[in-house]
Amino acid sequence: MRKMIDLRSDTVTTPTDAMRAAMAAAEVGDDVLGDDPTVARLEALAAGMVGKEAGLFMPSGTMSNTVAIRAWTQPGDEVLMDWDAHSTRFEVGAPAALAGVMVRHYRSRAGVPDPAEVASCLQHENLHAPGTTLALLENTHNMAGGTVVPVVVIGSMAAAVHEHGAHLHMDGARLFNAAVALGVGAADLSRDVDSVTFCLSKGLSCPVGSLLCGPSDFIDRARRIRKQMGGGLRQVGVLAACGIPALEGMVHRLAEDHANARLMAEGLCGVPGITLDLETVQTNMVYLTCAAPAQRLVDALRREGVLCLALGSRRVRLVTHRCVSEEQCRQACAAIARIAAGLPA
Ligand code: TLP
Repeated sequence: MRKMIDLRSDTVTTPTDAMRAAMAAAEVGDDVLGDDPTVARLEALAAGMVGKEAGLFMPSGTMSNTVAIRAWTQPGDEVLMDWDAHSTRFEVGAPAALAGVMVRHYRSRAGVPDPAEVASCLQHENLHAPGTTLALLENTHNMAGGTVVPVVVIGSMAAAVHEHGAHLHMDGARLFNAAVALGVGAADLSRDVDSVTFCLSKGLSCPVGSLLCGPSDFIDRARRIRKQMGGGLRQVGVLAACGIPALEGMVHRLAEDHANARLMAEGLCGVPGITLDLETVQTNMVYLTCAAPAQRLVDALRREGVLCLALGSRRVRLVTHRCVSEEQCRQACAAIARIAAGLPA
């Protein structure tokens, strides 16, 4: 059977041998009773890497963001987030449905928020208005192309939010991609935010898991909310075990994924039937704008053994990761160029 080149997402990565060995050997206990030493190790490692007091193992990035929103707000509060953020677009309305907050949007440019615009949106509660108690920031920004938000912008945004008396949460599902692309530590990117979530299940190749990190009292509240949402997990050290080799050994190799994305983007620049903005190719994603309907390109590529996602009527996303080689990226690129050029608009 032909092996498909799967560029749909870095979530398709499968665990390494080291991860499977760690899972098999994991020392476990009942984590709801606070007894799982592997979970405790992972949470401490994660918190240390992002420079926060405490960490909490989460089943997913979506649950992590939702729990963070609930832990920082009261129902009826206003939460600011980017109009094209993952929490806006792809979390099934969880902020409204599960945290009961009003969501208001700011617009970033290529995924980078304008702190002045964010500041102008912040409002205090009064008889009429909900008060803004939380703002969100996404780094890397998925729908903007996997773009990175620099440390200085995060600092300015945090200053505005804090001056207002609100908190800042960073959805860093791909935080380590941002750190590698910028050549800074994850802790530098997290320094000025109050809480941060990052995923193990994407470019770091774990089968499951995200971490939520922040101050200890916030993590205590988050742990109760996670339990209330049904996320109290028992001998979950078998899953948390993968996160340790992931954080210790998989971060540096993300640069390879970034180089492969760049290679594809450069190869596809100027190809008839598609346009792309090279400036936004900063990490492991390439977004193409197609002359033809995006789904038509996606369907034709599937027949050629290349999988990718339509994320918009004319937008196709390619994501590089550990399970696609440079050679496969070159093959995918050739197939995309050939097919895109032949598709009727
Ligand atoms: N994103 C997925 C899809 O839902 C689009 C992907 O394939 O990119 N924040 C960001 C920025 C994300 O990109 C994602 C996943 C999440 C949060 C949610 O993580 P999970 O899937 O673990 O709930």
